[in-house]
Amino acid sequence: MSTDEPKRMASPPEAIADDAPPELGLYRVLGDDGQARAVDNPSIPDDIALRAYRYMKLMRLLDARMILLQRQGRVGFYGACTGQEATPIGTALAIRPDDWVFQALRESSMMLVRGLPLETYLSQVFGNSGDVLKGRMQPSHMSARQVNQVSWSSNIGTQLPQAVGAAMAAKARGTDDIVLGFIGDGGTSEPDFHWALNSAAVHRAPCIIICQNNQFAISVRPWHQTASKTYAIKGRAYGVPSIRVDGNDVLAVYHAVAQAAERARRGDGPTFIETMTYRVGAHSTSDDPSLYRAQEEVDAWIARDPVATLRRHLVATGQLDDAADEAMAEELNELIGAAIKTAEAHPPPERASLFDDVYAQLPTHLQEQRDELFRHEPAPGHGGSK
Ligand SMILES: Cc1ncc(C[n+]2csc(CCOP(=O)(O)OP(=O)(O)O)c2C)c(N)n1
Repeated sequence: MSTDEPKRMASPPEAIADDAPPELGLYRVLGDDGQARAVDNPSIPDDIALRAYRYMKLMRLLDARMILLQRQGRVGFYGACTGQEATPIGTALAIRPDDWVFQALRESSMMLVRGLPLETYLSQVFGNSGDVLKGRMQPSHMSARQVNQVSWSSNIGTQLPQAVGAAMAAKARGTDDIVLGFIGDGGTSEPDFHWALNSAAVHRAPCIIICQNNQFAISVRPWHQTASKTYAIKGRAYGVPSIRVDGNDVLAVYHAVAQAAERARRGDGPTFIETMTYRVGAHSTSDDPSLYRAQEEVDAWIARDPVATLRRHLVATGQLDDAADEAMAEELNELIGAAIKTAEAHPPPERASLFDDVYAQLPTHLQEQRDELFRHEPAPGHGGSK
């Protein structure tokens, strides 16, 4: 990379005029001091901030524990959302239980907000018999029918056409369900992103497409990904109303998504939201970010931490104090500890489950494979029973 290359989308975000167009501006409700800003102070239900805080704190603690378990060899892989909690949590609080979510890597936490028990969630991380996916997906590629959240295939981008298709189906069925599709900044370079935005606009699909711009596609920076000033501006060409939102401000995310959901439900079609944030941790447990970024940059973003900013807001508005915050941390840690204990105790998925869920009636060649499998003893700890 040549040193004179312009660093568009400077990090942290540069000061932006309050009257900038939505796709070039940065919509915020909370200032860095946690105070609600007068310019963007929308009406948000009173309990949202405190509920958001609890889930964001849960995720922060949970991610740290999962990374430790991965280092201990108890979990195979993990993709944390540290520093990015505001987007999934704010979004999950702004939508309805019947809405559908097609997530990317860092939005699994939405399932917890939408009612999936923590133990079931963690069984997916362990990939054992408590996992509703029967251990077939790698950790952090979660889904659960009971909360209308669809698994990510790991081919980045493929979930967006699926989300738009599901939104078109919801419209055809005449429901007012909406669909959320997530993508990372790196994923916007995939053809699926183009197809999704274009088709969503043409068919006025009731969906919200959210790009979490965490400023990394593993090690690739936004200025190597696009020459556009923002990701949100890409929506303009497709005729999709688009807005860039401070992704470290959960109240801004909540409000932007709630408005987009209202638009989609009343038949006014899709919205594209870029949430500007920062991946504070590694891409995944297989990555070492110190090889490609400076700690000073990370520290500048930690100073804008979404959990700390929300905490300042809650303290300033009298909704939280130090004692309540400490009690919450203790309670959440206990909850996490107990859920890990129960989830990890589930045995591995049964071997016969390998053949479930694809065919109503097992074809002959799979029946033969199944018989062959059971002619052999299972490897220790690999699901002996049928
Ligand atoms: C089609 C495809 N190309 C490449 C990869 C390898 N890969 C996995 S994650 C990733 C970066 C994704 O970055 P981004 O979309 O910004 O999401 P983030 O992980 O930062 O949340 C890449 C290139 C892949 N999984 N799929």
